[in-house]
Order: sequence, then structure tokens, then C-alpha cells
Amino acid sequence: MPTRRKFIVHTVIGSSSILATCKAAASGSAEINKPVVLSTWDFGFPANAEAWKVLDNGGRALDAVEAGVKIPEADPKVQTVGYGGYPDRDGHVTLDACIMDDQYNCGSVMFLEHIKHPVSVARLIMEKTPHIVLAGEGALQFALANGFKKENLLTPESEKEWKEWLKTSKYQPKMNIENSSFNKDTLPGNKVNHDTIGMIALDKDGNLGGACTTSGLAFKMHGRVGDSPIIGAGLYVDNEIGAATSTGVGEEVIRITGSFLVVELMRQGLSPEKACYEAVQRIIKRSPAKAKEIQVGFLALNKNGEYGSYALQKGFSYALTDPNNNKMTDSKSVY
Ligand code: SD4
Repeated sequence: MPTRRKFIVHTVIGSSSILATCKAAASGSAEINKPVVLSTWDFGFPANAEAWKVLDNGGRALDAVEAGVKIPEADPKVQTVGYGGYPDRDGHVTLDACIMDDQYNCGSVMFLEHIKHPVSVARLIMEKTPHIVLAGEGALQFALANGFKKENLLTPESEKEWKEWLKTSKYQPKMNIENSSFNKDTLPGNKVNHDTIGMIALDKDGNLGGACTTSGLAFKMHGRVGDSPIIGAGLYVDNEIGAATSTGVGEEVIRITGSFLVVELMRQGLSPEKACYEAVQRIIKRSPAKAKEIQVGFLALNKNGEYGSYALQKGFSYALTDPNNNKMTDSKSVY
């Protein structure tokens, strides 16, 4: 195992933001940590850099999270999101994504094939249709009618691994692969082999936004949809309180409406970390034996720009970028 460097400080942090924070501190005004963007796993690091360009320019959290998650969506080395994602057990790459703004507006695509940027299709559904969710063939038709290009998303590498899996066809979706030999010191551009990207942000105007996008569990059943595109499960944003997102075995997150639960716990006064901890405990309570064998992680951000996470297992990490930090952090976990 290569040594993991915990903190990586790069120079993408704009000087204007640092100045803004200093001014607030100097004037003695109540300090809200903004802008801030958080995202799941190591590939969140380059994704945050893209989101930060929007946030540091005074852009909307909604625009930042869309721009951010498009980075792993387009990266063929990321085999759990977008282009290059692992296929289902029948060899189809099927994608799930959603996005939510500061006004409870949201859009979602489920079981979408052939489109590299499902998050942008989700946003278009939010902005251009009276609906929230489009799935499968209908989602594809909608995307094509709105100028998205039909592409083959199955890369030779993911196809090879699928064919290898077919030899045993053990229906045990590959998950919790966060303990790969990926070395954060070489970010970005190395092989990133983690799971869903969930990204939540607070912009300079104090508004929240979030996005979540994934190819779901590797070698899943054809048609399976996880938590990631389900508003309230994989993502929730309430501009009065905060935002939360999840990663891991989606079925367990859906059962407890995980991200909504985390936001509601913050509403009751819990810190982001404590709210994530309580949500994880809810999963353990339902099935202590199962919880020991799977991974689920939650990441949360409140209106003050405070953040935190909690996971079932070790290995979950998240990327944080704010005026004073640009780093990866290992999440606390129960086991
Ligand atoms: C899903 N939550 O489809 C996603 C996958 C994931 O770690 O995040 N895996 O269930």
C-alpha cells in the first residue's frame, strides 16, 4: 500500500475568497464559512477544483456542483461514474444522477444509457419539464431531443473486467472498493477507482446546491436503480438548513431516506458530523450483521458552512475546498 498523505494543499484557492473571510473576521461579523464545496471520494478532489472556479467567481452553488461532478463523469479512468463506468451484469452501462438547488427544485435521471453527462440531463429535466424524474428509454429520448450526443460509454477496460466477472457471475456487486491502491499524492489523473460522487456546496450568496452521479453498483441487475438519483436518499438540499449526500450500498440508504434524514437531524440542531453518525446508526440498527459487511458513507454541510461525515467502514474519504482548505479527509467510521 502506498503511504496516504492526508492533507494536500494546492493553490486553487482564490485570493479574493481568503480576503473576504479575513475582512469578515476583522469586522467581527458572524463568520459563515463560504464558499465551500465538499465531495465524496478521491475523485472529488479534481471535481472540487472545477466547482471552485465557479464558487470563487461568485457563481451559484448549483452551477458549481454541476461543473464539478462532470469531471469524473467524463473521466474513463473513473470506473464508477459516467463514461467508463462498470456495466451491469448484461454489459450495459446504465447511469443514475440528480441535482437540487436552493429552492427545492430538483431533477433526476435513472437507468440512463449512452449519455456521458447524466447530471446535465437531470438539470435540464429540472429546468425544462414539469417533472422531476425521467428514466430509461424516455430519459434517453429527452436527452437526444435536447442536443445530447449518443455515445458508447463502455470502455475496453471496463468491458474486460465485466467479462472476467462473467466467468464466475457471482452476483455480488463490487462495492466498497475505496481501499484500492490509489495514491492521493499523484492526484489528479491517476486511476481512480472509487464509488459515487456526491457533491454539496454553499456559495458566496449563502445558497446551497447539490449533485450526485454514478454508474451504480458494478454488475448490478439490468434495470437496478440505487439511491443516487433518488431525491432524499442519495442527495437532499434544504436551503434553510443544509445539504447531504451519500455513497455506498444504495439499497440501505433508500430504506432510511438517508440524505433527507441527515438534513432533518441538522434541523433538530445536530452538527453535520453527528447527523451523519445518527444516520449510519439507523442502518446498523436495522441489521447489525449486514452493516458490518457493507459500506455506506454520508457527507453533510450546514448553512454556516460547517461540514462533517460518517461511514460504516473505514476507507471513506471526502474532498473539502473552502477559503482556507483544499484537502482530502478520511471520514470517521463505526467499524
Ligand atoms: C448505488 N450508492 O448505486 C450507489 C453506488 C455507490 O459506493 O455509491 N457505491 O447504490
